[in-house]
Amino acid sequence: MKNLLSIAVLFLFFTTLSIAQDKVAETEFKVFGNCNMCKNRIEKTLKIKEVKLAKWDKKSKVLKVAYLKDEITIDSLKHRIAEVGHDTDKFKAADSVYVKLPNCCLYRDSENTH
Ligand SMILES: [Cu+2]
Repeated sequence: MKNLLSIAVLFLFFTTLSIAQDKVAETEFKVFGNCNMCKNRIEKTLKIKEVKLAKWDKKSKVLKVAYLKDEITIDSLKHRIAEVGHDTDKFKAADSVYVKLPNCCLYRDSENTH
């Protein structure tokens, strides 16, 4: 009887685990930025309960995200990022937000000078 109970508990545990894993989806997309300040800004804006992991690579400009697909869309993630001043492949940051970024973060200008 005790064994049966522990088997049942174990079964329940793994079922819950697999359901939880199903809800997390991973994606990656381009986010424009320059430096570590950009990295912090981008990753910080995704420190929300719907996002399990957000990692931006300064060199490739690729952001990797693990998110709860039933609770948030990729578009709204991109929206959040554009709102703090960073262009994504889908949404552009408003100029009024962009000009307020520190000089080292002005990725649009550095693109022109290179
Ligand atoms: Cu920066």
